[in-house]
Amino acid sequence: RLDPIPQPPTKPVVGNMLSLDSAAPVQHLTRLAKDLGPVFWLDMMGSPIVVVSGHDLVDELSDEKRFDKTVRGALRRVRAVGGDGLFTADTREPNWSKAHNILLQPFGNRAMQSYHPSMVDIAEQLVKKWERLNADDEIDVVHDMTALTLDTIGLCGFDYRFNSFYRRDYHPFVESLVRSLETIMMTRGLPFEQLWMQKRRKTLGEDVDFMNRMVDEIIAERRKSAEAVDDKKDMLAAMMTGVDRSTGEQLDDVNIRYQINTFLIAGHETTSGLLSYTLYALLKHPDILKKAYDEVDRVFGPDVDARPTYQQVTQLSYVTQILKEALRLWPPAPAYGISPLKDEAIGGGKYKLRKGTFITILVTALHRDPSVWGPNPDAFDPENFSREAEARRPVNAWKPFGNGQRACIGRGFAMHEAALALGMILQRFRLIDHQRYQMHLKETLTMKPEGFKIRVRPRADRE
Ligand code: MNH
Repeated sequence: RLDPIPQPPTKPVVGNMLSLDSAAPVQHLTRLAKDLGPVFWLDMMGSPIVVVSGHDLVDELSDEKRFDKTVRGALRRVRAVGGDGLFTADTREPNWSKAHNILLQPFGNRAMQSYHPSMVDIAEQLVKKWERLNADDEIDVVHDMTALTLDTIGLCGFDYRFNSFYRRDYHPFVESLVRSLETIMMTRGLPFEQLWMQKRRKTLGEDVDFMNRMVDEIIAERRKSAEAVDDKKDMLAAMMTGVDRSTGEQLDDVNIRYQINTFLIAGHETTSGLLSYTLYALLKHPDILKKAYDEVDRVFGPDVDARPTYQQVTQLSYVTQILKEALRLWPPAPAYGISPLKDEAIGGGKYKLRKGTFITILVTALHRDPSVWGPNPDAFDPENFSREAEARRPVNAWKPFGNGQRACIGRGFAMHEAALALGMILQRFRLIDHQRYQMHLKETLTMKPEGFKIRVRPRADRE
């Protein structure tokens, strides 16, 4: 029907639905993109999904006058937790622009400086834990990075300590969140699914109630003491006092709750994935690791008791290149959805798309398009993000944070947090790949390296 856009072979009724690997859909789509090219489509039981990954087409589709984010499929179901928070709101919903305008300030550069001490607080907990390990103790990288990023957004976001480094398991909020996202990802709208998923759906309801109650209580607690709102400099304070300039309105408490749920969804899995992938890349590239050590030593200096300043973190330019390169090869948010605002023809008029057609931008494949990244796009090379290389590169080739006005509002936060944590790790530790880990991606709402363990030793060259 979408001829001449290529499509893999179909089965009656279900189309391409059941042939898509449901445990690893993104990796499957990425392989399909290699076979079928920069654009192809799938018939998901009557509704088409167009998958785009070639740079030329992504560049065209990044025009916000013609295409807008669309909240469909799994992301639509995330509204069970995120409601009309920024991530899961339609651009047209009044609360999207209202919250967008109000939240630009607490996610801006100035605000980052005020979160910096809290970020150091949590990163110190991580390195203290690692310092006290025995030589043969293993570190579950994704676990510890998730503890770091969750505790950081809790403290900077709403002055709450999840204290993940003081527990064996995750905080009950996270247990509920992870279980909810699992159920949401498993739901595919297949016949009879309602039946076998009854138990999970009930649990989903209970989990959502629990999370909402906890966050609502934090908000109510803050409302009780007016002065606390004024001296706190966290995101919650900004949401409670902020006024949308264009409407003169404020956010209501239910929407603030959805924003907080959203920060916890969007804010912890993604940044922890970034840090895990980066540690993996460093273990596999001793030459790059060496340059990173040199930079950290130069910028932070040898005194591990002196806490890094905000300014110092912004000077970690090579570490930032490494982080950006990790976001290229393993984008933690591997795809995002858009659709045409009216009937469209893309690719020089070759491919016709009806208004509202569901389009997935497959970032994993875009980020390895040889027309942009050269003949060896799978190689890890931070020089892809040297100032010269960035200036040479066409726009819309690197999209780990999505597009335009609907791009990630937390990217400055995430990059500062990640550079700080990586800097503090490298300042102290030698990294040991004792299991010679090979990348195995596990897909949830994001993608993470499963079973990735390392060991660390204090840096001998620093004694
Ligand atoms: Mn984040 C949107 C990736 C960290 C809060 N984020 C997006 C989008 C991508 C993304 C991609 C666009 C999704 C879409 O188009 O449907 N986010 C990331 C990555 C990291 C990240 C790769 C870390 C690395 N994000 C964070 C952090 C926070 C956050 C940290 C908050 C504390 N992200 C958001 C919010 C949105 C978003 C909120 C929705 C913005 C909007 O649509 O207005």
